[in-house]
Amino acid sequence: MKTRYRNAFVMGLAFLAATALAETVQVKLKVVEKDLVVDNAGNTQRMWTYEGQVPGPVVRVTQGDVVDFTLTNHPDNEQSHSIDFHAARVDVLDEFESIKPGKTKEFTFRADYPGVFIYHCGSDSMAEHIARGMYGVIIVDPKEGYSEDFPRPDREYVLVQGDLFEAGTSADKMKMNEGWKAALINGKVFHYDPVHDPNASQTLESEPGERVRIHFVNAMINEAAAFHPIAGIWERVWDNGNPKNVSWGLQTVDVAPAHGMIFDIVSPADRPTNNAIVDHRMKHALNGAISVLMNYEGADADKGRGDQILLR
Ligand SMILES: [Cu+2]
Repeated sequence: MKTRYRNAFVMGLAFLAATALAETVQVKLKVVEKDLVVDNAGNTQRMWTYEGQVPGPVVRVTQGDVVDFTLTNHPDNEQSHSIDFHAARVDVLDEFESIKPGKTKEFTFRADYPGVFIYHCGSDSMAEHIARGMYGVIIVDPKEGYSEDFPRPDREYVLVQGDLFEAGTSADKMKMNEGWKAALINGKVFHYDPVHDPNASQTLESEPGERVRIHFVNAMINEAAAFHPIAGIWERVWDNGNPKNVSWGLQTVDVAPAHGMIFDIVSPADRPTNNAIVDHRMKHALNGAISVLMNYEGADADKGRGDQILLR
């Protein structure tokens, strides 16, 4: 009898723990239209942004969490804007509707599927709103946490690839990819590539042998990204970032526009090495989509951790 009571008590605790794990997470994003630096030389272009940044802030929740979301369109803006969370199952005409400058929109959704998802503006012309920088990443960590099949990484980086068009390109031309100028990695051309751009001051870093996890999202409006680590192999790849969708030992993986995937790379433990993380489509790589990953003893311990998973 004692045992039965104890089992019921333990089961009760387990139930409490399970329900306590799912949280309501408040997320607020403000749309700001502003001139923003788009390369390592400091050149600016008129961009439309979430929170004044391209990409917008990384939203991170756990599978099962409810996101209590508020979108504000700053009163100084000229355009109507909206948000489309790919991690949400809602009504496109309701939750994802456009709001005018000065207006606010609140809605909730439960993050039912784990993975790495894009969020973006869906207002007309969607091509222009995305191409001007209205995108970001929501990571939904699996409720089971890490396991042998989905190991804990030593470092994590978020890389978002976007477009840069010539200033003044019309929405109709953008839609057809006319006026395309460069590829942006986390908002800048050759952001982490001092090899191709002497003005670049940052690289991704890790210690030799560490498991580096890259949450990659392709925010380009028309083209897939052929994601490849030069001088390395993707140890494992999870399509959409879902632990159930695992592939092993891949070289180049096409990531469709508005898709996200998780890529793990493990460098040799016995020597320092460098990788160039590229979109292997040469027109993208050689116009900005190359990032250097340096694996060396004494790598910056903060990089790839905490709020430094997306290096600004
Ligand atoms: Cu917009």
